[in-house]
Amino acid sequence: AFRRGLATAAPGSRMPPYTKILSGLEDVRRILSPQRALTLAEKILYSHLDNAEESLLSNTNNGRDIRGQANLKLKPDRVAMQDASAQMALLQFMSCGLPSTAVPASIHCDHMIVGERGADTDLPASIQGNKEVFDFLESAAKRYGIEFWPPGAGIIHQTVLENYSAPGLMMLGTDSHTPNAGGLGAIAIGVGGADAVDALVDAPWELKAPKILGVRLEGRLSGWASPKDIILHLAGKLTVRGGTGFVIEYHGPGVDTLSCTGMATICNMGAEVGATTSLFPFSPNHVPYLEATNRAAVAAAASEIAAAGPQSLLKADTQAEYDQVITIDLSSLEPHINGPFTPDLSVPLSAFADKVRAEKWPETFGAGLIGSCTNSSYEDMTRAEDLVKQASAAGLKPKADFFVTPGSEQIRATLERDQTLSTFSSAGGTVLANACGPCIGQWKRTDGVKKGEDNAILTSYNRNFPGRNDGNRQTMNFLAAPEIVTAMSYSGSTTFNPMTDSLPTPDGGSFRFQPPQGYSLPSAGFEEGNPAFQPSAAVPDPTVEVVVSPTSDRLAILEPFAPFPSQDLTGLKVLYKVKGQCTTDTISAAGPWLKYKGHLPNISANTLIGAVNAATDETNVAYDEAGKKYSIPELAEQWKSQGTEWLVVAEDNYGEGSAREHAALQPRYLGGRIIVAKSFARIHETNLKKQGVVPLTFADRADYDRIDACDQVDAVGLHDLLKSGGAGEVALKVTKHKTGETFTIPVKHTLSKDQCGFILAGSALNLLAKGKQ
Ligand code: MIC
Ligand code: SF4
Repeated sequence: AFRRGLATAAPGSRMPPYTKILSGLEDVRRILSPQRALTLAEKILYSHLDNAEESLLSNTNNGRDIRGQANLKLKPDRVAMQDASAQMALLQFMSCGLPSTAVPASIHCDHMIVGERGADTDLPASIQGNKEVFDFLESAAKRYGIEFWPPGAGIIHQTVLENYSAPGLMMLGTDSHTPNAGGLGAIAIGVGGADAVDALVDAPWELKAPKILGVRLEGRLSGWASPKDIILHLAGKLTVRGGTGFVIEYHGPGVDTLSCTGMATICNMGAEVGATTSLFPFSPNHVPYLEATNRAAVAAAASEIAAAGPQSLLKADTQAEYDQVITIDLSSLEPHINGPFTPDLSVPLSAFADKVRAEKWPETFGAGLIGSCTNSSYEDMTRAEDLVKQASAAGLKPKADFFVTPGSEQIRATLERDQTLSTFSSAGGTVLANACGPCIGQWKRTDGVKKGEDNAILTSYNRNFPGRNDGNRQTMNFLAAPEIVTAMSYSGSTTFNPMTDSLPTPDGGSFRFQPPQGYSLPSAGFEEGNPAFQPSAAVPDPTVEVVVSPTSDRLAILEPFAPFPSQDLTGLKVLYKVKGQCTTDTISAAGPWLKYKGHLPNISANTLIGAVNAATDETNVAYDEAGKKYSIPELAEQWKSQGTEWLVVAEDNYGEGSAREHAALQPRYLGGRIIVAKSFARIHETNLKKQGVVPLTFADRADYDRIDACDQVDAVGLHDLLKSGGAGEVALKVTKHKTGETFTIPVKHTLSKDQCGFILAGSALNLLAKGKQ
């Protein structure tokens, strides 16, 4: 009966197309036999299949082994893109020659905005400095009917939560923290631009059916513990690789004790364990959040669907089985601090001071930064405000510099009205623009810390790779909840435990914080804020011209890559053998390089500059056969100009971190054909395939030790494998450049039939563009 009320979404509507999704679920139930129990993630994903029968029944032992086996061909409901990644996504979309996007889409200008002196000066300066790029994005948005959120409107994930995410929705986002929307019950997956283009042109988007990791929450958080601590703790348990190939599905009695934005924080940082995405079932706490963000109709529709109980689209079936289950008792969970340099080094707050001393980490820290897409909810900010008020009443000021990044104009304006921001500013805090700012290296530090100097900062962000925030690889970024960052900023000491330690007050007394109190939603509702930050309409206008100047150094039309040769790749050389962690920041650094995101030749000059040389331990130092020293991009350029194609050898979780496809496009542009690693991060592995680079893993991990920079490599069996759609074996024949010795090492691949097609065509875009002409 509820079907009648549930409209199919019109373009630009914020209502998910529930009629279509529910009928998709009915098909799935019919195909898999109605008795088959499904998890929540399976229900939402499978009900978005393009051809459910084919995806669920081929290669799956007749539907019995779907997870980890089936190639799901999915039709997402919506796409979101941020300014840095949208440039490449749109350049690729434009080469398909369509008049509008096939699904509703949005662009959010957030990454290109600097955090320095505060929003009032930083925002106009950033708009000025990036004018060409913002104009390009805005004109493309208007032409193709994409909602355009201008600079200042907010960070993509916060804006998506406030406007688009909804229980049961499936969306793609060109940013790894897209799963933030899972806090509101959506399946939201971070992808590279080429994947987003699939959805934008109505081609099915392929995903290997993920396994499901169930995280059961019991009890209730209390005192200082916050939702951030759930994911900080879980990251410690799972490590940065532990979620690879999994969706993390939260369930259990603890779920209903969390606020909607708290759940979003948890899903956001699931990206740090490599999970495909994370999500929560429909919760009564979704309703007030949807209502407060002007989506009462979505709240009513979702409530009606969920009322059908565990059988419904928005919950897991009672008998659903998880591939693995982790239980977390919220009642005994204490705050955690993770870092430095990797988000999975997790230490409970009570043990942190000892750890700092044992590891000889800096005992003081220069800056505390709260907010960002991970932690800028009303609840986060009012809990931090409570601590600031307590300290101010005792006459204290923060010892460390204190920065606040609101996630959106809506949250900023509401916090301004409720005087939360003025509480921060009177305490000496700086309120930065509603944008990524310091989280992505758009931070000009003014506290005198020099490049190369060991120092610490504390942030409520999600990611802390070396060099990320201020370009200094020695800056140790410790991740914590905003409450912990705020309270610790008053001591400026990494060994201070705000739960148990006291601070001296100016009048000679002693002060101890009380556990923070906040509000999950503003009692007077949200403010809309500056009307100039509202999005453009989602109506395509073919008269709008999208201009890319041929002389621009910021934007360049993409030249198609050459197709795969008609025989195997031979005579490749190892450009670089990477030691240890190799994130997308290592492969394509952000910060000052963000300005070249739309210009492949220019941004390629940063390729792999953070990578450590396995032979010499030097960073960004490569040698040719004659022993001549180069930077990595210089050697790649040199080889490109000589027509020598190359490969990279690497260790585990290669390409961990962001969704930026530049980390795949740049090597491809410079002549990289193969990456052979011990293992890959999911988004990056797909990005490589889409751009025509072949990701291979060592069948025997020890073979990493046998292959070195400048060795010559021939692929054996790769061409046949690509031709046959993924069947057969591949190996690499290695000729040592020093001794001439040769040997063959077996390697593995995860190429699907379609992905073989991309590589043969030179890139996925080449294939797509052919199909659309
Ligand atoms: C990040 O947090 O690392 C980024 C910057 O948001 C990236 C996106 C990008 O590199 O364009 C991400 O997470 O995908
Ligand atoms: Fe922006 Fe940082 Fe969030 Fe990435 S993690 S979207 S850079 S705020």
